[in-house]
Amino acid sequence: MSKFLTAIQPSGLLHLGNYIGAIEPAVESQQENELRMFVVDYHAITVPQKPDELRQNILNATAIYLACGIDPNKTLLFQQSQVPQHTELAWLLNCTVRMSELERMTQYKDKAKARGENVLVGLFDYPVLMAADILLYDTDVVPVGEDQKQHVELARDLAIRFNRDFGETFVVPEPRIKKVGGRIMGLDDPMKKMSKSAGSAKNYISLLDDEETLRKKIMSASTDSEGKVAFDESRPGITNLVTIFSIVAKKSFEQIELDYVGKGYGDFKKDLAEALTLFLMPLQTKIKTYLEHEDELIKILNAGSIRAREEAERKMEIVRKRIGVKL
Ligand code: AQP
Repeated sequence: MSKFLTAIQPSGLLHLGNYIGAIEPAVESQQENELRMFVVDYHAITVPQKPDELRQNILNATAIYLACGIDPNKTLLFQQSQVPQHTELAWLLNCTVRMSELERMTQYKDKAKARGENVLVGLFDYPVLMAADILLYDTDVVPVGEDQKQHVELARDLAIRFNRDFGETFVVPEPRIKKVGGRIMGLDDPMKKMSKSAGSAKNYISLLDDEETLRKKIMSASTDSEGKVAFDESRPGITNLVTIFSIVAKKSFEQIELDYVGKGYGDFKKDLAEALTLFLMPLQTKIKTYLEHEDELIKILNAGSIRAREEAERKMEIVRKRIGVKL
């Protein structure tokens, strides 16, 4: 049995990319492995958040995890900010990481470019907090989307360095990325990944989009002028839509290509919108039911956070001893 760990930032409405890249593999992993799954609210504030919206997004993310099948009796489900050992370990790791290592991070460079002068130190330091999240729990495997691979590799480097300098302390984790669906692209710009904080809501399918909204988003998704439905990496728009269709309708690329021989993008998009509706509507019913019981969600997070604090504290006791601050 391996230890798996996944987390998502409540920085907006979770989208189909988050589901395909992170939530679905996490749900699968909890059958045969030990899973830790949490809401990384301290990651979300690396870009400014409105307090009321952040609170709601934490509850939304929790309801989504549960509705997707995360079972709090099997999985340690909690809220990052309730476990102060995460920020404590991040500080200690900050004192081992090089500026140049963080300057290389693609996600930081992309987000910093978008924010111009307004880049927060927390955004730069985000990968170190993520390394702390992972290393605190002796994690073996981190199922992530392609965009987070570089961050998991940094966590590996920091674990190896710490073990070398202070003695064997951390398990060296490995990223696990889905071959299909590890990088779902934006509907409005298939050259960039689907993202919660994209400039336009047309970029993503939120897991909470209603039928009409998701239909409009799919119908206006960017494709090309070739008109042939195919998985063809030289045509990223249609390839992204075929990938999504294949995952939600559980059909192979070959089957989808055969089904649309002689038909245009219009027919294909209509069917994709329908497949997404069939997939998302029952899920939304469950999410809404969870959201009607806010107190229950808070209770689940609080109970998980107590257990996570105990586990994290056991690791921090060792870490403090290793670096020499424990008297
Ligand atoms: N487009 C994507 N395709 C596949 N997987 C994805 N993930 C994110 N986008 C895609 C995976 O979802 C998990 C949670 O991601 P996150 O919320 O921690 O942060 P992120 O990777 O920065 O995701 P977003 O949606 O783009 O958030 P914002 O816009 O706030 O930065 C991770 O496993 C991630 O790989």
